[in-house]
Amino acid sequence: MTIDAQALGDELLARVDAAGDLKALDEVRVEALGKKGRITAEMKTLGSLDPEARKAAGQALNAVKDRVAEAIEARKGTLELAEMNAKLAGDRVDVSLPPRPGQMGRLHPISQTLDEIVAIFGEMGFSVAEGPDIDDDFHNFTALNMPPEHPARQMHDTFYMADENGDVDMSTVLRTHTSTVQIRTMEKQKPPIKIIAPGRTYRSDSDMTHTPMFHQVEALVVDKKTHFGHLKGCLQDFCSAYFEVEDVPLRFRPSYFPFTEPSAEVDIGCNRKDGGLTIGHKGDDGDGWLEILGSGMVNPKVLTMSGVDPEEYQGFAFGMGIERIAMLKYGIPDLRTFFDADLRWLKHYGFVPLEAASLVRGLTP
Ligand code: 2U9
Repeated sequence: MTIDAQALGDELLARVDAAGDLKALDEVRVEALGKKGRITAEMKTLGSLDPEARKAAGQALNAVKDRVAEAIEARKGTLELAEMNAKLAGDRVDVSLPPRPGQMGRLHPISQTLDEIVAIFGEMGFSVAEGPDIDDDFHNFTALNMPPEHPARQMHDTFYMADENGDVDMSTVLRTHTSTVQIRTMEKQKPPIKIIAPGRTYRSDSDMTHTPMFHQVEALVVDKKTHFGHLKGCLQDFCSAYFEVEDVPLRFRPSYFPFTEPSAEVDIGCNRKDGGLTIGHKGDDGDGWLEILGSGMVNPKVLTMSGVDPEEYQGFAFGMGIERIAMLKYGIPDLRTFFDADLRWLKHYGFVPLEAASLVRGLTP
């Protein structure tokens, strides 16, 4: 490298290091590498040199250009990070401050409904189990008696993940139900099992009554003598407690799910007199039924695939949509408004946060 190129490089690198913010760094970039910059100007003088010297000086200047460009990129990363950290520090909020009068935030109806569900099942002796939102084909489908090509898979409108090349990876999915959590629980825990699995689920479906992400709560009870009567009693107690209606009428309709056998869809008695909808029957011509959940005895094949011996154990399971039962209880007419993040909606349908749901103090504030 010629002395001049070496000195120019050192000077420009020192200027890059000294740039205190992104604006100053950009000025150095223009001055060093721009069309009218120092390096370009030096390049233009090469024509007056003899071929040998021109080649050497050209290579030296190109090396300086590369070093300076690299240094600018590295400094840019450092300065961007510093600016982001400064911005985050400036945006910090003290979450321990009390709310301003009249400005108290509200609990989203999903959070309130979930708190109520957990309070009710907690009282019945259930634990809450959780698992990953992104799961593999085995835990979402195969272990639930939906092998590849099973027609029920098509009904799930699955979101598949992409691999590192951006191609569809059919073996990794956004879970289409929280049943993955029950499978994982059975894999690692010997019965007796008594859990609820609440959480987000994903299906590629969007219309008046479907959103691509929705919440479910599923339950699983496995023990040596668990039977359909336990399932009925459990759902009866849950529905009475949740809807705050004593002896609420329930109807079990035979159905089919690959993961349960026998299976039943469950309807709750309701009354539609005078255009309204109330839970429970009144003995008049407004009485009817409304589907609220699916249930059944765990298919022995599912137990086997999760490492539980169906000769020794049997179990029941059920699943319901949290938005759906929140809409029913709180008279929310439109599913899509749950995810609009509209503060006026939240003020109307939301809940005061300091009054936690509990069976002793009453579920709803
Ligand atoms: C295991 C075994 C069985 C969970 C069940 C349903 C029936 C059901 C739907 C209700 C409305 C999903 O949110 S929804 O669309 N669910 O109908 N779910 S039985 O059965 C299981 C789960 C896990 C290991």
